[in-house]
Amino acid sequence: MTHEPAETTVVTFGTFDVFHHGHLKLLQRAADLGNRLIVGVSSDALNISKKGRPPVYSEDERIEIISGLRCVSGVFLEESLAFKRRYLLQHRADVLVMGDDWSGRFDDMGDICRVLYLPRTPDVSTTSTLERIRADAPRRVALLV
Ligand code: C2G
Repeated sequence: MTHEPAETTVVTFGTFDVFHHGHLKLLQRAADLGNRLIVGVSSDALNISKKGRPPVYSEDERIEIISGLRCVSGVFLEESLAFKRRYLLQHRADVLVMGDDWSGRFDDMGDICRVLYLPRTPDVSTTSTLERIRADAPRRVALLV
């Protein structure tokens, strides 16, 4: 009797606004844990409710960016944190991966898949990137004229 090798589906979630190398490394490490990586991209409305402001890039733009990555097999829109279980079942997740800023938050999904929290890449975030752009704006504007 022959056995097909088991396929492992990894699912992760995030906003991925102003995409940076911390996001990329998280996605690459998540993809390395299985055969296919499916990414739930947070909707604009979810972001406004979570962070009180809209993302810089719209959900359509962020979905386009994440879909274009070699390590990503599929993308869907994450409309609520409360639907996590539904999304994991829908996409047949074997593993849920989150950055460790979410440590412990989704342990209750452990009855349907493995739950892993990967260490965040230090010293980079969407906020720090926006702050860098703002701090450097006068010099950059001067270079344009
Ligand atoms: N990340 C990372 N290193 C960084 C910054 C981010 O590993 N320096 C990871 C985060 O831990 C997260 C992913 O990249 O796993 C996406 O980060 P965000 O866009 O900040 O995600 P967030 O807004 O926390 O949305 O269902 C949960 C949410 O959708 C997660």
